[in-house]
Amino acid sequence: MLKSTPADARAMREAILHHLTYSMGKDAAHATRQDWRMALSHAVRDQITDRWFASTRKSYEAKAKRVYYLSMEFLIGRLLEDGLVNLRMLDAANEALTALEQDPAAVIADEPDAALGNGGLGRLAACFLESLSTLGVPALGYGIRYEHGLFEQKFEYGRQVETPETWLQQPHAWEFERAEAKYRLGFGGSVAVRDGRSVWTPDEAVVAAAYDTPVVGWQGRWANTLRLWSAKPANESFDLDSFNAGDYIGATAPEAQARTISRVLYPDDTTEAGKVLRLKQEYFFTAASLHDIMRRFDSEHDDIALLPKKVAVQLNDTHPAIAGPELVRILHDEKGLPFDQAIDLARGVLGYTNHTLLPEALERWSEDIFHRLLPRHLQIIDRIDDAHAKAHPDRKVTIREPGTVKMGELSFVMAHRVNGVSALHTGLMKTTVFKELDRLHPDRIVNQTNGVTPRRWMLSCNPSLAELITATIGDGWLSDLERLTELEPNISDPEWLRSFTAIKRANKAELAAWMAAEHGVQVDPAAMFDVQIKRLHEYKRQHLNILEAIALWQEIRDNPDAGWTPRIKIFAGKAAPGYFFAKDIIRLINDASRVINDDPVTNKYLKVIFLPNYNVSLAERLIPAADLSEQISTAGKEASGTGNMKFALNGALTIGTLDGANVEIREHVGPENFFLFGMTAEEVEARRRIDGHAAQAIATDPRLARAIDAVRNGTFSPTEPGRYAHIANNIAGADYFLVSSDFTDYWRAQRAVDAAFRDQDQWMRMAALNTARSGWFSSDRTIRGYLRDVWEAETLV
Ligand code: 26V
Repeated sequence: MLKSTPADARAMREAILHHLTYSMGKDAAHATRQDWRMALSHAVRDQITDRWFASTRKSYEAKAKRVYYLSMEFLIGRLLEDGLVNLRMLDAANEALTALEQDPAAVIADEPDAALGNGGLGRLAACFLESLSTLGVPALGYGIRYEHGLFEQKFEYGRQVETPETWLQQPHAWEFERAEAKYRLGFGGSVAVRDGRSVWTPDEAVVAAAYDTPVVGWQGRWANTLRLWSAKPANESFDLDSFNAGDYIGATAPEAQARTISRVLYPDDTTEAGKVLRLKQEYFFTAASLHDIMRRFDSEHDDIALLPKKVAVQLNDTHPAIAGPELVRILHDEKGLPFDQAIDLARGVLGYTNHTLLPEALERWSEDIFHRLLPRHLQIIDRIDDAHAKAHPDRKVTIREPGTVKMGELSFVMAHRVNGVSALHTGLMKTTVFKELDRLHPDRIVNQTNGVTPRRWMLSCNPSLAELITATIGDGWLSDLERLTELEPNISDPEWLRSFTAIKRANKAELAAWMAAEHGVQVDPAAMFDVQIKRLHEYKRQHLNILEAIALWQEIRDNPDAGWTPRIKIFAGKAAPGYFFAKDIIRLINDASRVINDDPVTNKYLKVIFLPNYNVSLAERLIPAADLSEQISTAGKEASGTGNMKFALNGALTIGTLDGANVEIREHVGPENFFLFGMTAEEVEARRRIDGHAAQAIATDPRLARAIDAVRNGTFSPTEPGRYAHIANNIAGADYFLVSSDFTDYWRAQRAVDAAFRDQDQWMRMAALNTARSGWFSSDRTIRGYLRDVWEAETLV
């Protein structure tokens, strides 16, 4: 399918050599790996750029409605392989590089991950951009060009240590600086009324400068733009007087101050300074994006009433929630529209996606900070709240509360559609956080279950499986993933299943070789690869997983000859730097892994490995090699999950709770091909009301009691026996996330997994059924849903 002709490879080789000479200024004899990587990237970029111009021209000519995706995070990872795969030039590039005596894999791996996101929300935004381009939707992503993405994680004696990430310190091939797209933005100052109009005079200014990255869709039929804003000083702020007086550092202070805004992803917001900076970032990228959007609209249309027909702005969580008041400010204060009309037009444009119900993650800003940074917006928010009260006199919900601004309520009131990201999550939104707003606006909440792009999460990361699929059913599945169901009849063909099995086995062998080379751990590829990779959080329950591993280790020691199913438990994920409990869970897993892996009685059957620095590239390595996908959050807490979809698509079986999109995955792949355990969201609520629920669970399960004891008594930290007592006490005490209450059923399900894995033929049939039935989880399907239910926009290819 991806076979290139000799002519393709020749043209590619010439393009690489051309860029090596004229873009990098090197000859082949002296080029470094980085030079080759840049030369190849430029060659690919040339191809993308032509298609990008064509797409932009088409959008203008059609005067089409544009979709704008506003997101604080875009977790795009590496772009070179993505470009090569979508342009179907990977084979040509491999051949060309080999002919040039370069190792293609090493050249591709030289690119640093663009880690402009924390986790699921940012990765979803990246998948959406790719699907928007694949479907030919005129769209732009808007975000922040952080100088430092998500921190890098190292382990020192098992403890997480964070170091700054520096992706922009290496040459970056993909972006174009847009000197003409610059906006001056204000903060602070005062509001005066002149001639009946409110005029905001900020006392601080910063410039937002645009950098564009093209995002090419499948087969290069369309390309959209990811526009990221970088903060620059508003004035020529180099202070010559200070410099001449010898104060070299003071001379650059104003510039440093301005640039702080786009310096780092998610600055620590536990301090007052951190909070102000975070709100500045939110306003900075939202206002710059809206100005850009309005400038484009004004250049194409002269009737402002057309705004909702031509512009759809999607708010990725509440981070860009200030878009509501800012758009009202532009329409009312600057363009002179009546306030009510400004609200209506803004609402017609805006959609809001909620990504979490966790109370601590729902943004609220103190009135004080808001007033200091955005005094006019605070007034507008009050008027929005008043208008909403007038329209709904019986309402029991407000945007403002004494001293605070609630961004979720603001987003809800200012959006014409509000969506959750899985069926369960959307249902819970209606009965919990947005219950009252849903009563007032019963048609506003809709569901759009998340999805993932099959180009990156199958074709690119699992090329052998992709090839088998294409050889079996043709390549239509890459743009219509539900056609994977056509694989089903083949699963009963022993020869086909052998091929499927061999591919999984080869992926596992490749991962094992990499883990040995990079991390010095030896694992048997015949063992079950049991994988939990995601941010560390108590609700995701990595501690449930390690507790089960500890109980299993104890049981194997008691009875080494009971025919255990060999298992490699693989973890990866980062904890927020200030989330000490999560960091201690990492340390516990690392400590436990040392003891368990060194135990000669048990290490034939059980090993535990925590891989450092989880990122998109590591996910691409692990997912194709997984047998078992751990999706074990406390029911009601994980809004959707998207890793769960990637695993199922790549032929891993899930052990999981009825949470987020697990519910829909189970329905699609069939309950017999999914290992379900645990309480439902409703049962979780009821269980929490039982006094001593954890103690009860422990009293009825000696295995659980013994595992918790080992954590408490220092079995894994002999030099400091009390190191994990607080974790043991948490699980045995308040246990808000119900680790103890779900343990017994988790253990049962894991033993069912063991038994199933021993029948390799049957296991592989189940795995193949997961692949064949996961087509619905394509982000193409998700984007079609948004186009239909939220954006009312069309595709142009
Ligand atoms: C944020 C925070 C910040 C403060 C402390 C605790 C906390 C916990 C969670 C979050 C999550 C922020 C939003 C987010 O990333 N949600 C994720 O969105 C994914 C895409 O929709 C979805 O698959 C994940 O289930 C959801 O957690």
